[in-house]
Amino acid sequence: MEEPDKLARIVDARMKLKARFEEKIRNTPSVADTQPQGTGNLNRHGMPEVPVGQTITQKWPVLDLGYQPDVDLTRWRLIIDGAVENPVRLTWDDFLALPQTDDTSDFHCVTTWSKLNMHWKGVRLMDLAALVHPRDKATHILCYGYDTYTTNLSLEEALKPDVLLVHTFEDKPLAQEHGGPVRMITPQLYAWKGAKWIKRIQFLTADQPGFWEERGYSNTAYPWRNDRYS
Ligand SMILES: Nc1nc2c(c(=O)[nH]1)N[C@H]1C(S)=C(S)[C@@H](COP(=O)(O)O)O[C@H]1N2
Ligand SMILES: [Mo]
Repeated sequence: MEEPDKLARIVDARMKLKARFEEKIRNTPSVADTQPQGTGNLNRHGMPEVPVGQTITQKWPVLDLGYQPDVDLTRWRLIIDGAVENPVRLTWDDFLALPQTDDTSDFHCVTTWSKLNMHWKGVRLMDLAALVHPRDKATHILCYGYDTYTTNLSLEEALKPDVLLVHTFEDKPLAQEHGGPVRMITPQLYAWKGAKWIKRIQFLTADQPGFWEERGYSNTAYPWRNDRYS
């Protein structure tokens, strides 16, 4: 039987990734910061729920590069390549057949709005990494949108359990204007680190800035220290 084998391989790959990145994750700002700056109640990670300089909004503003690609599900593909042993090109059905995760998390935009307690469903970046087997030299990812947007992340940030490629928001398909059919979310970092209309995740052996990082946004993008621009 192939299925149990496949599952065993994914579990094994996950355990290895976890072991490899556990300490680095413990040292990321959103885990290691003993004096996070912000106001409000403590959130689910023990952080003040409103990071410094942010204001809560109930609405959900739309930010893009002036173009919202319309990606039909029959044509949709997700390429995961670069410094990996098993590059993949997933169809929509392939993507939905992967382990699905429900999560509630917050969204902090660098333009100073935050939206709290958003309910998502999608696939963990960690589970996608387990599928492709990053090479030992892999340290970062570069994510590409169908609109030509790019953004980079270190693997210790990308492998956190709330980093998801989401297709569902509040039990409905993610709206096109917000990056549907699938976008990434990075709840512990400013939201520009999550590519809307995601089409490719490239594993890298050295950091490489994305669209906003090349234009003066912070590479690290940590909300609880006002880490907005470099
Ligand atoms: N593909 C793509 N992803 C993107 C962007 C973009 O312009 N293109 N903008 C980023 C920025 S700056 C933010 S704050 C969030 C905004 O997501 P929203 O429009 O759903 O609020 O998406 C991020 N991801
Ligand atoms: Mo943003």
